[in-house]
Amino acid sequence: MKNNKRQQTSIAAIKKAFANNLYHNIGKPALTATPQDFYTALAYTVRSMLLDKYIHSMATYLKKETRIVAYFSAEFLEGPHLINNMLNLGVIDQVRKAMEELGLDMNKLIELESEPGLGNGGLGRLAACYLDSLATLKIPAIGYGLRYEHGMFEQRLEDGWQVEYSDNWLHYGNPWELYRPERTYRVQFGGRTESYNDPEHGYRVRWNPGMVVKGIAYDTPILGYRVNNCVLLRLWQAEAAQDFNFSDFNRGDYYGAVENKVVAENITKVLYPNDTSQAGKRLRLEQQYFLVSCSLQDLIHMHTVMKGLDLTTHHRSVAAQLNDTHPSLAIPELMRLLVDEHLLPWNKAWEITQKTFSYTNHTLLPEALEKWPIPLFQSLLPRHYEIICEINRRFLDEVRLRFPLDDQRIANMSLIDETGERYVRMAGLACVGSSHINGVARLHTQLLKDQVLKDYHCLWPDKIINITNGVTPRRWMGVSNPKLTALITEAVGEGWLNDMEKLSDLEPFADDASFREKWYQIKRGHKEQVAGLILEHFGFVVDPDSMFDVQVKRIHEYKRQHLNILHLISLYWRLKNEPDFDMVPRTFLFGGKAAPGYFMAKLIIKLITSVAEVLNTDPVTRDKLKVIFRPNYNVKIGQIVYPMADLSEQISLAGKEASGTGNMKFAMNGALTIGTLDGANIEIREEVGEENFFLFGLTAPEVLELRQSGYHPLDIYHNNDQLRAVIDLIEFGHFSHGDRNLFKPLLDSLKYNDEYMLFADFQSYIDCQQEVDRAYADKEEWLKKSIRTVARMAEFSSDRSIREYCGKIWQIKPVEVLSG
Ligand code: 26Q
Repeated sequence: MKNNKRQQTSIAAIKKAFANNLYHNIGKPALTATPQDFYTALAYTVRSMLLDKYIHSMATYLKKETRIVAYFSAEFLEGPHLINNMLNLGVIDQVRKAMEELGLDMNKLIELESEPGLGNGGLGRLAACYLDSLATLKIPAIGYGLRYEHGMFEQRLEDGWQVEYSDNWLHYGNPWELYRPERTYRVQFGGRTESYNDPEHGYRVRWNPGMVVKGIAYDTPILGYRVNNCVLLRLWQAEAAQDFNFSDFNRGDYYGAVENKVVAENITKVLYPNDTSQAGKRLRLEQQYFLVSCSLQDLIHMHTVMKGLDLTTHHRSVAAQLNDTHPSLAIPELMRLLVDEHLLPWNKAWEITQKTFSYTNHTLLPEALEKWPIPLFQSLLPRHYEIICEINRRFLDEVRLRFPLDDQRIANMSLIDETGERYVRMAGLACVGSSHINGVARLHTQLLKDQVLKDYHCLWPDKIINITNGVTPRRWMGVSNPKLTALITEAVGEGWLNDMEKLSDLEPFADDASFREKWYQIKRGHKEQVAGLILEHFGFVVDPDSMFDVQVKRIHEYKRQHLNILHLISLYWRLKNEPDFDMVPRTFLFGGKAAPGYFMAKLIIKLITSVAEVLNTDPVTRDKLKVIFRPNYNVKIGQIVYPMADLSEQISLAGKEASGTGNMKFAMNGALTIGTLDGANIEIREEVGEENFFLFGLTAPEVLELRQSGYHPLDIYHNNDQLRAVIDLIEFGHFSHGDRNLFKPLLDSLKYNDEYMLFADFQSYIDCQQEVDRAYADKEEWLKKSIRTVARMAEFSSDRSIREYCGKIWQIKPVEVLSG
């Protein structure tokens, strides 16, 4: 294998492989190749270097005794593969030189990769970070997801409003995936069930579906960092079981003949761009079922056919993790496959099922808890409805035994919501069918135990555990910030990118003035580069010496981008009205998408862009304040943004953000955080030290208390001059060309309801920002804080998270992959 030409990583070998790929795979000589062709040729060249590792990994993972993680997720937000694979292979320098010698700029080619944006935000990106860590830690794993033809929409601004355009990430083809038509499964929908008597197995049910769709596998190898291990990302694409109907065709009904094909292929057409409230749409339920049915059939095929094992030991082959409730239909689907298709007894099947699954919860927001109207559910999945009813009957018997005569508890815990219109409750289903339930940060897990899943916690006190999220330092430091990575390596030596504890050796360098200067220059370089991009795209100058104050994440009221805006308007107001007021110049940067149907979030974007328009051109303030909304925030842009940030805004109302992961990415790149005691902020602050974290706002218990005792935002408005000045400025049309109606819905919701308590946290936030201002003015002290922050981020590597999943839930140990 070592002599395999494709794997050679010398500059000469890379050049040769590149030329070969261009000619033989793309079919062009260099003379007529487009930049995109060059990118694709390079992608094939790098892919060749990892395929051998991939093939050996798969062979190793399919050994009889190997247990494998199956990560079920409706979203995998991978971001670009090329640069990440080069980093993990350790070939960036050679590739750069090889391209140089061919007269090509590697960085320009890297930029041409279109973003595989198959996720909304945190949850999808977490799945991608976890695959990276699974591979790096040598844990056998498959990520199961959907190959959406159109991923997350492209966001553009028109007149300051968000407008959505469809994403077409597959337009130029996808060199990273391997088409696997031999991995095809049939998925059924609709129709009816009928019972029959099996002479050997007794009462059984048969499902006669109304429609059948095929699921076809597309495999993407995910290579670990400097190891031979790859994990597999297997995404399913829906296709019609039959391309067209001949009898319709022969009757001359040409549209009818292809209708089935259109309906079937719609299933993986597009990613739903909502990350909170669920719409209850039939197509979304079809997607969820399609994902789990293909994946489970695939796992059963591997266990029984490829490994030749008995189904009753299926749970020893697989530890399946449910990434939120989106794939929780896996529970009734595995029951159906075991009981109806493989004729196992119910009790045995239930034991296998419970031992197979675990469930990660990612939200506390009540509107995000999935539930499906029974008529819809039953018409699409009649057999699964029956199975859920049977699971529920047995489960509620267990509850009754423990808590006799407690009807309220029974009603709360039932998998069927019968308080009004009837629904299937997916979180309940996921809890009942899993061996473990986990939250994603300490506070979040505590709130699950105390509130959302209180009754389940009461019944099974050991079932809910915490595993705080993490992010991969390979992508979020190594790929996105190579200069900082090199400087850290200079200081602490090699090997810290997959052993973040080594970063603690960085701490003493905080006291080294020449090291601080280098640290500063790297940040400054990123800021200059971004200032250049802003000049190019927006046409105005920002000062790279100003403080870069950044909030990038999905736009949502609970994340409170508008609190950030209230602060910056207060600065504007003071600059205009207080002759003695002075401040460090700041550049405010925002990025994030609003769910297309979420009016208030879209209005927040309009507010940001409207404020920007006024501030950036006001001669009195424009040297001190700049505001930019960067459209179409995604993984690629994240990689540019985290390294240039000075200040990271993590300002959700306490108790609302399950964890947050952007908070970790900023801190790993040396930004300091201003934040509330919410999600993982709490743990980040504990790790980096309170002196290196700007804390403000109510705590989660204080939020609860205030709500119970009666919260009156209007009183705060009347009693706080600064807040009133800011709100009135918006209200009187200062940022809307005199239009007093534009922002009225937003202002009214704050004044008369303020669900997310911006007014309650306003003064505390303003005061804290003043502290930030003072701290930033002391450059050397700020740099010390920045260095110490990075040195203390080991806890937030996804490697730590994955080790915890392995130890606490999956019971899986690393497996060496030889050769490669
Ligand atoms: C559900 C049903 C129908 C349509 C869409 C959805 C849907 C899709 C995506 C619901 C939620 C999501 C995504 C949620 C998400 O990203 N949650 C975030 O997860 C991160 C990783 O754990 C946390 O850090 C964030 O705090 C949490 O908001």
